[in-house]
Amino acid sequence: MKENIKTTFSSAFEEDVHIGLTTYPKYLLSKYIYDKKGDKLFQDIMNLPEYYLTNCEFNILKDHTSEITEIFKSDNGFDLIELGAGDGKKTKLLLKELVAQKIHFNYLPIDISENVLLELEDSLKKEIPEVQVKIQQGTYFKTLEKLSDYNTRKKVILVLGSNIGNLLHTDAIDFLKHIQIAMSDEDMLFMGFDQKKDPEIILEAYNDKTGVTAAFNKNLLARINSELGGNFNLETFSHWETYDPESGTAKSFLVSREEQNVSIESLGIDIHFDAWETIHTEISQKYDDAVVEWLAEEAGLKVTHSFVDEKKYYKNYIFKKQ
Ligand code: AVJ
Repeated sequence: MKENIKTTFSSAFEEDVHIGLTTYPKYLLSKYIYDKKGDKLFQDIMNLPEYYLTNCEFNILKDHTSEITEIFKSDNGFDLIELGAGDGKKTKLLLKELVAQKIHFNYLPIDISENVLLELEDSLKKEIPEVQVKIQQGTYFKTLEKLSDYNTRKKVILVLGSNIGNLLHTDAIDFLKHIQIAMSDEDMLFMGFDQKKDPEIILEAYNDKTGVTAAFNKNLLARINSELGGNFNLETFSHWETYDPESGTAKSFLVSREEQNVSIESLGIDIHFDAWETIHTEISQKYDDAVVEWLAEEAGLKVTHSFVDEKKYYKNYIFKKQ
């Protein structure tokens, strides 16, 4: 047992890195990938030919725009609240249609990244100036608490990109439950879930030939280096992806190619790695209807509609309160 275990930290990042790298097996939380460089790398991932998720969801929204906006609209207008808005490329399909149909709504994009939100606001001003937009920076869980403040008229909550896939089922249920509690009977949740499919296609989506996903994964180490004074040598770690077709879980790892010590100045510790020791960094869960219905049921929600792309790679579901 270690003595002098550090108990005060100057940020959640510091504390979570300390916990994750001093436990066995080691892990880091994927939410910390997204600093400015991580945001940029994720944009690059969305443009990869292997990363089918973005195009599939784009196609679903493009092919069913009027059907979806018809379901969303309400006589006295509604609030469209998007969690993890990103660049809004997919959402803009819906926004344009809502504007064209002269449907009354406010758009409230929420994202963890202030940069991303400011860019989104700017692009909306140029492309669809009619949209009433109010950006909000924050983590999912903090903003979930604020959701129930929007209770004077119908609200539609959007969670695109299969972002829920980063959560273990128990956490996903918890997340859905928080949303459900903030919902009224007429409110809707519109959410993307990447589907189980040929394991080869899933593996390739997280193991692209050009190494963008590897750089994205290793950004966790780069961030520890720049923010916490770490001395990780990124070249001594390999990106490794696995997919279990039974559970539908894709898992990302960083594997130390050699025995080494890495020091992290602001934590005042040296981390030992055995050769081939792993750091688990991310899960990207894949779903089918039965699992989505089970998650919904557990969270007090029910599926009312679903939309699928041509290849049946991806689905968007609409949920209401049970
Ligand atoms: C943003 C969580 C949906 O898991 O597919 C992409 C993140 N990780 N490539 C995903 C990611 C590696 C992405 N999500």
